[in-house]
Amino acid sequence: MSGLAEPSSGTKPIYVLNGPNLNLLGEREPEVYGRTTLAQIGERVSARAGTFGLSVEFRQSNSEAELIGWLQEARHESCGVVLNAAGLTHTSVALLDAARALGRPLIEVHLSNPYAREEYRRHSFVSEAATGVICGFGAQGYLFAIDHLAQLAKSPNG
Ligand code: CA2
Repeated sequence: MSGLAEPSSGTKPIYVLNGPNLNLLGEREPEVYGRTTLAQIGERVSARAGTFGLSVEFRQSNSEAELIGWLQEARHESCGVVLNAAGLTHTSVALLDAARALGRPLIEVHLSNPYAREEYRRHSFVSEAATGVICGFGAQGYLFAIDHLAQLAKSPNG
């Protein structure tokens, strides 16, 4: 028998949504965002979720409208969302409105620590609707978020 649990058929997937320019990860600004590509993060996240018997919908878009559509889809189709809204974190009331309507646990993730960077990165619209925020741990932050959502999926009341 394999050591990896098969994704359980009863639980809806975790949506892992990535915002504008994160498709460039690993190619530019490695001193800020590291050398791991988004595809590699996707593989690690799916593998980690698999150990809990969960599956992942891993997506990236440069379009605010598409991200909002995916958050709306996640209201019914996910057991929770991990969101790195990238630059939209700091600008988008529309994304906040969609996040407020989610009705599922929402973990905000950032690779870098926005509080140690420019002043304009210190405010996040997403945080107002987030269950929790993870930042500054690079790609590992996504795995922390999966661990938490998996725990919630197992025992929703903590
Ligand atoms: O640290 C994060 O994960 C951020 O969400 C990344 C955003 C930034 O605007 C946020 O303040 C913090 C930027 C994503 C752009 O990613 C790039 C990756 C490689 C090269 C250029 C941009």
